[in-house]
Amino acid sequence: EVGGAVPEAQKASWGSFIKSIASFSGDLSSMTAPSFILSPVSLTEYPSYWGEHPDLFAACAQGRDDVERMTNVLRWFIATLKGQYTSRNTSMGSEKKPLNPILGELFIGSWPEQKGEGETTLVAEQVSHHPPITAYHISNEKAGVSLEGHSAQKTSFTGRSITVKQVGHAILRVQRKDAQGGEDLYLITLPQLSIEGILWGAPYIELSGANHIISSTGYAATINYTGKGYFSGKAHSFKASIAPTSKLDAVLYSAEGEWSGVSKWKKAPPGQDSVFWDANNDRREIQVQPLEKQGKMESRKVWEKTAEGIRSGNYDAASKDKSRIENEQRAKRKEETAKGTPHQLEMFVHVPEDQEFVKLISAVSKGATEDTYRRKPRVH
Ligand code: HCR
Repeated sequence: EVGGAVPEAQKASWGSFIKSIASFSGDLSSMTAPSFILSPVSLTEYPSYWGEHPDLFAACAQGRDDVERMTNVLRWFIATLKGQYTSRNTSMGSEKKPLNPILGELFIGSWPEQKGEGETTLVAEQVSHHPPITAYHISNEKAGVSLEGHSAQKTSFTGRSITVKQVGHAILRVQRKDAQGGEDLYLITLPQLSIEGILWGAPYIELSGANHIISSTGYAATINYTGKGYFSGKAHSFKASIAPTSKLDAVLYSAEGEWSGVSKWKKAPPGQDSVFWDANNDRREIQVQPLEKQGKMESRKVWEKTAEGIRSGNYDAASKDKSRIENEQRAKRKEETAKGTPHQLEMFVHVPEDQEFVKLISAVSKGATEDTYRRKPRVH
């Protein structure tokens, strides 16, 4: 039944929302959606899903050799998927529409050390409003691991579902522990996703296609995704393999299962447990400063009143506050244009044609290029 999960009073507005999606392609986040689907969380918070297993993040630097480190990087990557793509269903009942970040919005937080793994810190900044682009940097100095990336989306409606092509990539840097020192890089490309359950009114995410983790060490991981009705018949399934970058079909090790549940080694490294990853393990939420200590561009400060309105069901107040923010932003951009002083990024610099990306991606896609955003050097 179309709209079966939609509250009675919002069925009409859900219908017109779906109609407007159908005739629309590009920036979904700027569309006005019915209140029951609104999330009080801004998209600048999403990079924190990369850090919710700080022990696995730190373990990316451990391992006896490059292949073992690649298996650790793959496990950490798979472990992030449950948070990235299913956590709104768990916490809010369905996938929701995040708040559309303002230009320069920041999200800052950390995962304090718990078991000797070191402290992990995160900064994210909205580096473009239209199209929305979020840049992020996550780092654990003690472990010698950091992740830098940016995220944008291109959406299109395909009749029953919304297809979201993820634009952007991340680079994981791991300090080498051998005598020569230096660092190993792991380029992480991002899978395609689709938003299913739209007509019913209970959206959820499914992953499809493939993504890669390509390392400067000469090894790569390829992850293939399927949903209900494909090879395993189960939702949220994947098959991952590790191989030399120069010969991706010469598979050394492989694992498969559900990225939101249990996955097992298919071809295991010697001495390994049969379980590759169990996504029922706890995720650690990021810790942020209390609101009164946050700066005025910090996400939860910017959206304080809007989020309060959404959480308490006072959608009029939420919508008024959201309009206030959007009007202020328009006025700010106008003033900047008039004065000839364009907005300056606070934490990141824009780097056209990321050469690290160009070099590493050439293993699977010759000539591909992408811009990136680098964290500005910090003055200690
Ligand atoms: C597509 C999406 C905004 C982008 C979200 C991203 C791709 C952001 C980067 C994260 O690392 C991973 C991630 C997970 C989310 O699943 C994805 C969001 C899902 C919905 C949202 C749309 C803009 C909102 C659509 C509105 C309705 C119909 C739910």
